[in-house]
Amino acid sequence: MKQSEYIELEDRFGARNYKPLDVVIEKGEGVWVWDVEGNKYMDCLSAYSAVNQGHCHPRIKKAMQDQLNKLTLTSRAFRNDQLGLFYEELCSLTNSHKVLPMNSGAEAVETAIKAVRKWGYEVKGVPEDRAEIIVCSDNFHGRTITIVSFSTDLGSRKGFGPFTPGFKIIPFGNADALEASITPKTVAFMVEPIQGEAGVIIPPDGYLRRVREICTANNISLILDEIQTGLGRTGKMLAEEHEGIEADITLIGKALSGGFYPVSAVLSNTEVLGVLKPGEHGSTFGGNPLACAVAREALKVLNEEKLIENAEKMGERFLAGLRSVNNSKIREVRGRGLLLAVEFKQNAGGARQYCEKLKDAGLLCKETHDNIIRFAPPLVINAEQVDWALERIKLIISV
Ligand code: IF1
Repeated sequence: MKQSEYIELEDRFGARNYKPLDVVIEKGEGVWVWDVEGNKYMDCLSAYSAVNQGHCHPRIKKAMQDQLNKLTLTSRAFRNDQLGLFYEELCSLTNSHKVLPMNSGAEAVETAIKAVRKWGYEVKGVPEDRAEIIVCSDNFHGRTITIVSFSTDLGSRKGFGPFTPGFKIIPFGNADALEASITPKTVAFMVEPIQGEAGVIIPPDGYLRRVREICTANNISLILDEIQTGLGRTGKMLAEEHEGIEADITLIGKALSGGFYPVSAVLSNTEVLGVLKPGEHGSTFGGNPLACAVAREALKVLNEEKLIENAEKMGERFLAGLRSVNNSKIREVRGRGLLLAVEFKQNAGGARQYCEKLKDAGLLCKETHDNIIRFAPPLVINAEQVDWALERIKLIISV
């Protein structure tokens, strides 16, 4: 079948809730993917940071195959032999006390919201049904009705009401605004350490440290959504480490499975997860043995292959390269680890044109909002490959 036929099929039968680049990928290995016509591309999106370990990592693939031959799903009505080991290894790597396993990122976010509300009523003494959670403008936490209820992005929200109440929105990167918005009914502040979808927006130095202090002083939970920034992406296991802080609740997903399978988790350092009693929350697939086996190996690969250190080093090289691109239409280049972005000025005619041209030059990336390109290659990328990417980026976006 020709590439155009695959595209026609998708468009004829599929809901049109995406506008993908017209490349039909059939194979992946490390930083590379191949389309159905045999063209090879470097993947600089990594499935939105879900394939930090590189496409089809052989060790994770083997762990998945081995587990497939034994057991895939028990439900949580019974225990399985992978779950406790997954918990222990994950807690030790992330310095956490408790884990609640789910599947998608949005489910982890929903789980955290449920837990902090209940904690608010049972522990903090907030009157029933009055809990408030503070979030930031330009956030991205997922697609459920409750989560889009506190989105400030029109496209994510419009037409999906009525919305879930109980959220307050403040500007990102402004700790004073957080302090000013807390009331006795506030149970939590939820924030991305770096706003990914907003365009890799890095808050001012010291922001998270002050946020941590404010949350502690006011007895509210700090929830860090590290679904995109966690697991090595920014050059640390968790992005919170850049400021030496610890969240009360950390959300991870995406690369927790290296892209093999949806696996997410709520990590907690406090008594918050303790408020959930049997029967109050769950998921058919959450914590299943296949997910646990895959996630255990995905975590081992991150560590044993030193991908986090590599993300830091290669990120510096990539950022320096992007900064040397000569184009008067570039407004800003920014990044931390291998989460990088080039923002164009309003008059540049949009970032999509560059993504299309980069695709034709063998490099896949995606615009976010109209004027920003995010570059987030798998963390297995080496110096030669970074230079290969930069060569093409310079060719396409220099003027
Ligand atoms: C799409 C964006 C990235 C996330 C953070 C929770 C979730 C995400 C910080 C939800 C998911 C994904 C969703 C995907 C595109 C992608 C994305 F552009 F939309 F924002 F990565 F930047 N918290 N982000 O980034 O996780 O339920 O999807 O597993 O919706 O098309 P999920």
